[in-house]
Amino acid sequence: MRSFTFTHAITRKPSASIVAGLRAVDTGAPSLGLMIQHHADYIAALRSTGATVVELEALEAFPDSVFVEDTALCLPEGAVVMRPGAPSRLGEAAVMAPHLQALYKTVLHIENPDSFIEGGDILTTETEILVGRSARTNASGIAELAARVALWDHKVREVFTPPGVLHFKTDCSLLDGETILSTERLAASGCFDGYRVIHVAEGEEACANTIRFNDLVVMPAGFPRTRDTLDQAGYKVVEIGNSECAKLDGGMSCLSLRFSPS
Ligand code: CIR
Repeated sequence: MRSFTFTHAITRKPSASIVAGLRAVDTGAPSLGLMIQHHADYIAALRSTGATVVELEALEAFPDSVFVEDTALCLPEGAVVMRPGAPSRLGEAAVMAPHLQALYKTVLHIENPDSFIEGGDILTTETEILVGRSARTNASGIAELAARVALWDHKVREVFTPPGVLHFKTDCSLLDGETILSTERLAASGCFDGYRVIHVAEGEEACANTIRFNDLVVMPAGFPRTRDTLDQAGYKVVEIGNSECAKLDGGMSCLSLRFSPS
């Protein structure tokens, strides 16, 4: 239960500089106004579960800073501040550190200048921490994370983010203690053997990035077949507009750090 029950989340308001955010393919400028509305709906959904949700001020200097997930890994015992692999995002991690220090007794850091790792590549399940090697996360970053979390007896398993996919969690999400929502292309790699896997519907790959947050599965709006599958499987689904973050390759997980400090 520790992998999907949370007392806290940290979010950051989108900034006007979001129009300069990173994206694999340019599908047009995101609307800041609409993104702010979607962001407010997202925060309301998290708060509806009883969690405390911190809303940090927008950071104009960092266009992608609304995607706070990439700056840290939050575990019950402590947090580990990342070293994002995107040069324009590296500075976001240091800005997040004091906010984690305010809520946690122990905050560790990825320090080696050769290490790169982003939170979007990390899926924490009930039994292990899967980390996808990607264009943003390298072997040194994964090894350094494994050494840090070994202090708290957490085990890291290195896996691979599919080529051309931004982050490991772009293609998967934790639904409960034993169930993963995944695209077919990621699950085909065998990385979820031993878990129960629910596949997103064909053509709805863009909704694989959802979050289980307490009793809710928070998913992007506009993917009716996958939503129906999750409804029928007994999950309490809430849909949030994601049209603007999607233009920047962002989904539900990237908008928050979720944790229960012990
Ligand atoms: C980036 O390319 O870094 C941002 N535009 C999107 C980050 C999404 N983060 C995430 O899924 N954890």
